[in-house]
Amino acid sequence: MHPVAARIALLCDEVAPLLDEAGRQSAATLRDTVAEPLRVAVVGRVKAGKSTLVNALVGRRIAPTAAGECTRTVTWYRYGAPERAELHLHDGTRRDLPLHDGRLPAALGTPAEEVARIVVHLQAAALREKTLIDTPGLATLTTSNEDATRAAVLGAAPDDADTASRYAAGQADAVLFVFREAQRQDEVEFLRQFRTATGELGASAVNAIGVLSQADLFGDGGSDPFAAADAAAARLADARAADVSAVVAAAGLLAETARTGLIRESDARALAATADVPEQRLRLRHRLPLPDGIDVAALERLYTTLGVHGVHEGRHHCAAGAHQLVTWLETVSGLGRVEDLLRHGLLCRAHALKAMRAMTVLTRAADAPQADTGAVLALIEQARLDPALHPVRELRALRHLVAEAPTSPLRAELERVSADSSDAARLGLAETAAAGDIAGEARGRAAAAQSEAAFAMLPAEAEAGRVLARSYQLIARRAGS
Ligand SMILES: Nc1nc2c(ncn2[C@@H]2O[C@H](COP(=O)(O)OP(=O)(O)O)[C@@H](O)[C@H]2O)c(=O)[nH]1
Ligand SMILES: [Mg+2]
Repeated sequence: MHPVAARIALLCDEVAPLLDEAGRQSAATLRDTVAEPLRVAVVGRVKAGKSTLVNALVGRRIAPTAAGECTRTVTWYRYGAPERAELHLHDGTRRDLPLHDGRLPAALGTPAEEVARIVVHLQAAALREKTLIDTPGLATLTTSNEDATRAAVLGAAPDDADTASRYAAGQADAVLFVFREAQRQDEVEFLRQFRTATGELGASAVNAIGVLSQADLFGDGGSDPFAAADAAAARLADARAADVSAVVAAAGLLAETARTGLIRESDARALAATADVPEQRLRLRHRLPLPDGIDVAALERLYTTLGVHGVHEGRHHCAAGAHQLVTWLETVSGLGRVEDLLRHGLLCRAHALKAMRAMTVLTRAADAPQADTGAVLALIEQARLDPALHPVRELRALRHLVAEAPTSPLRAELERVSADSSDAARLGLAETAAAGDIAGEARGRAAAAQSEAAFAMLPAEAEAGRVLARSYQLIARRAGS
């Protein structure tokens, strides 16, 4: 077990006897799940493109994207065999949910209000290091959707006032926020609630990333929609710097089509046959028949799986066959950038993010009337100071820094040091660096960070300097000096 996870498991064991019954259950659950992959909740408004993006990331067309019952239920996609889907009911029981052609069915066969969540186990490589939680969405016509989403991420429904929300075990360690267009007030409000409810996880900038979806629909039709979407994503990232660490634009639909084997050679041929047809003529195809030799049925299917821009632009990238078209779709969709952001923005700090959530849940449980509050908080404080949990301190320092001094030069340094990488990489040294060189470099940096802390103008910078100094001291110690 990773040292961070092991220390959290120990903390759970230490505090459990001092909590009340609900708190003990929370601690036991945390202990059992501490070594699991990072849980990333995909949130955003209904029809933002969340389920499409999940399908693209997983590489399967499993999540329904039409408006069936499943789109209104929180669904977990986790790594597991045999591949199967289960309904987890509120009463604690489970029921198998048969897949149809590898997809979730439109109907659950159980009253929706009895279902807590759907859990899908897949042997998809993308799920080895993260569990994706697809949520129904916010600001919908029915408040039950919204409650389900909040409960999945925040751990408790809004009206679920006392006991449950006290242990509000936000189920997610991190959030992938899907913006469809410029941010709406409800999305901003949700990010704020997420921060409040997850306490320690506070600064969304360390646990949340953003995707501006449906990038192929941007622009005015004439110019390149992806360039327009990139510009909009950059503006959004600026405006929401405190809520998400970065925003990238992506076209989930194009990525889903490219990644799920939907494109056949016959599709590429059908598309290539339209290469010389004027775009206007294609747009009017329902009124004016297209020239001979064009497979109209195949073309209509392509409009559904590629979108209008995907068809109109893609027909110039398929002369060499399906492989060329898929490569083009993969590239323009921007999914690779979403994956990079997941990796560098969240997964590289998975252990610390999971530990932060665990400590938040335990801190809340300490508040219960029957818990020995003082003793529990003392044990949590002791864990906080343990070198094994230093990554959590790094994350907290980073959170404060991003909130108070986002342009501080210490930010990049803290980001690099807090990533799950080798000590050599943390110092910017070659992987082959000798232990003596690592120790020497680390000692020098510790001294520099200490003086940064001493001369810092802002409290967040002083904290960052102190934490960095400690990080470098620990590296020097590991290198054996
Ligand atoms: N053109 C285009 N349509 C998309 C894209 N992503 C999703 N859609 C469509 O938007 C609708 C809603 O998508 P869905 O993933 O179900 O949204 P959710 O409610 O957020 O899960 C579906 O009809 C999708 O086909 C995209 O990147 N481009
Ligand atoms: Mg959906």
